[in-house]
Amino acid sequence: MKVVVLAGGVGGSRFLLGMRAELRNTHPDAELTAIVNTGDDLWLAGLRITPDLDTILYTLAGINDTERGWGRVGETERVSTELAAWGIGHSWFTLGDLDLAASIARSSWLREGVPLHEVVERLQARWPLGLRMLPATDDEVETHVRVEGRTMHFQEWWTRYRASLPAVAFEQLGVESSTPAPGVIAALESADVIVLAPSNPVVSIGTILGIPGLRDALRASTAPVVGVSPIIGGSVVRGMADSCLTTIGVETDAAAVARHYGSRHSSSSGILDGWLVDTADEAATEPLTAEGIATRAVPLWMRDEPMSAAIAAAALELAQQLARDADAD
Ligand code: FO1
Repeated sequence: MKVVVLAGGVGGSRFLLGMRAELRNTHPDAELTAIVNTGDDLWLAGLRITPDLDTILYTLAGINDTERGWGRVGETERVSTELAAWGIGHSWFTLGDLDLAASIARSSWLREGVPLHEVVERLQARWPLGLRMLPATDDEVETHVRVEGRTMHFQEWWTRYRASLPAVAFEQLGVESSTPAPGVIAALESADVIVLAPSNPVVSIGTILGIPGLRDALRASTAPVVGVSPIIGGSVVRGMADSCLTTIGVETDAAAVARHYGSRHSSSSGILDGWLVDTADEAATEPLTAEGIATRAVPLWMRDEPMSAAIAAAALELAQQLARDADAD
């Protein structure tokens, strides 16, 4: 069975831990591919930083810093401190020494002309992740945030200002001329199940969908597309998805996010066949199902790997039910 998961960083990596565990248990010969957001990426001190790819890499390799939620466990910051003495880097964006090593390796390969998807393959070769990671695109399509009077890189808005500055709009710089990374469309075309991880619907899943060709490939796929709500009981699970949703005029609500993604069958640009909401949002199952998004309520808190695996199992089960219904039609 081929499972493809669209994911951002923190929520995505937790969900992928669960999906990997579930597949190891129930479908040991399954192939798991993660299509990962690259909109958070930035150049810093001459190095290319790729936060979401790195968060997934470190988490699935078991070497992530679970306290901070990003970077490597057991980090030191000797190089960052020395760089700061020369005014290099940002005080609001700390790179640990081991994390820097990954960025130095990545940047040296990129400078040799190695495309990002190949860089990712080389970096992950050191650890048996149990999944293939693909950047959504090899092109540099950074998310920038327009706030009153000026535009800043997503990372500054997110880490320096904690998304506290009301964002007027999110822009994907250079997206028009970007293309999906090699392997991305093929993965979606040959998938048996496609899952949207409970990542930020705007700046993680939304930026993946913004890459030309991605949304169409999802809509054209023969695989059921099931999403997992990143909103529980009207509030975000973590991160600042609520401020992002407000910017695009979507309510911070499990049903509103499903409608934002849209039903594949009953809308011209929608991508969802199925949707998982938390039991707190049980009331959304009926109306969404009636609108063409088969919705189920299951516990969505990912406090540990078994809970994430249970959510992954529910997504796979819903997808298989949808595939059976489609065959029956
Ligand atoms: N997040 C912070 O809140 N503060 C930081 O100093 C910070 C540094 C950092 C360095 C490397 C990296 O890969 C991620 C880092 N992050 C930091 C997290 C990052 O902002 C988020 O992982 C994503 O970009 C948002 O999902």
